[in-house]
Amino acid sequence: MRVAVVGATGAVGQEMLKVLEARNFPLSELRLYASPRSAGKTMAFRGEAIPVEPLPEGPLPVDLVLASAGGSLSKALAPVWAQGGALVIDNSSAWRYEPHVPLVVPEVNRERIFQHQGIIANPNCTTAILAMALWPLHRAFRAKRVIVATYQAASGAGAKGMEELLRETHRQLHGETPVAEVFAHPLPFNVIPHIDAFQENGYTREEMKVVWETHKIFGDSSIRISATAVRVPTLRAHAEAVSVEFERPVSPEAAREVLAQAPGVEVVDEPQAKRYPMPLTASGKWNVEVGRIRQSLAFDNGLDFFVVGDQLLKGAALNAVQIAEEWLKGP
Ligand code: A2P
Ligand code: 11C
Repeated sequence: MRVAVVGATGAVGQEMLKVLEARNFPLSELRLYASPRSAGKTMAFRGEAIPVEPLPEGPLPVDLVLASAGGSLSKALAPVWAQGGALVIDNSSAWRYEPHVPLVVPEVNRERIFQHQGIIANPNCTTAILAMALWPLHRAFRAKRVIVATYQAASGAGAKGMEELLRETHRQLHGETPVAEVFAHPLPFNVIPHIDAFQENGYTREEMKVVWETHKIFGDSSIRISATAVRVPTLRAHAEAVSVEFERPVSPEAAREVLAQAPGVEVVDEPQAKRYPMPLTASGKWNVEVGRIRQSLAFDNGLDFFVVGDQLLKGAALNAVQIAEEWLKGP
C-alpha cells in the first residue's frame, strides 16, 4: 500500500502522519505533498525523515491519497488522483454533498465505504464528533429533533488558526492591540458566533454542514436539526452542547448504557467528582467524551448532553485513517 498525504504540513496533515504511525497502518511507502512553500522540509515518520514534495498537477504514484489541503485543491485534483488509480479520502468539503460520494464515519455507515467511485469524503469535524454520540442514541431511541450549540477550537481554521490564537493571546497579555486575520474578530478572551459564510437563511455554512452531513451519514433526512456554531479560544478539541427529542421514552441511565457500549465513545459523566467532557481531557484522545447526560426539561422523551472530541483526530485525521483501515478489511 503506497500512501500519499496531501497537505502533510498542515494541522490535519501532521496528525495524519502521527495516526498512521501510532496505528501501524500497513503502508510500504509514504509520500508527503504540500505547497512549494514547504519545499526542502522533511517530516519524521517511523524514525525516518521523509521529504515534503511540491504537489504535482497530475496523478500521484500511490494507491491511497489522504487529502487535507483545502476544498478548491481537492475539487480540481481528487478526480485526477482517482482516475490515476488511487482511492482518495478527502477531508475537505468539496465532495461531501455529491450523491455518488460516500460521506463516512465508520462507526455509523461503514457499508458506504464499499460504494465509492474513487473518492470518499471525510465529514466536517463538528458533524463527526456529534455523530459519534448521536448515532447510538438515535438507533436506540429514534431522534426527532436535535438542537446543538458548539464551542469550536482554533484548529478548525488550520495551523494558521492555532498560531493566531497563541500569538494574539501573547500580544494581548502584553498590552498590545490584538489583530485578527484568520478569524473574523480577535479570538483570545472572546467567543465568536461566526464560522464560515452566512447563508440566506441566517445560519452559517458551518451550521448547515451539521444538518446536511448528519442527514447524509445517518441516511435519514427526517431528523430536524438546528445548530449554532461558535469559535472559542481553545486549541484543538470541539465541544458541543446537544439537546435531543426522541420518539421513544429515554432516561439518562438508559442513554449511559447505550453510550458505554458505543465504539469510539467514552462516557465521562461523574459531575460530583468534577468529571465531565472537556477540551483539556479530550485533546489527543481517539475517543470522544460524552457526559452531563440529563433528562431534558424542555422536551418529553428528551435528553441534554455534552460531547467533546479532538477536532484534528476524530474530527479529521483519525476518521480518515479509520476509513482507509475499514476499506482494507473489505466489506
Ligand atoms: P504549506 O504548509 O506548504 O502551505 P492548514 O489547513 O493547517 O493551513 O494546512 C493546509 C495544508 O495544505 C498545508 O500542508 C499546505 O502546505 C497545503 N497546501 C495549501 N495550498 C496548497 C497547494 N496549492 N498545493 C499543495 N498543498 C497546499
Ligand atoms: C471549523 N469545522 O472548525 C471547521 C473546520 O468543512 O471540513 C472544518 C471545515 C470542513 O472551522
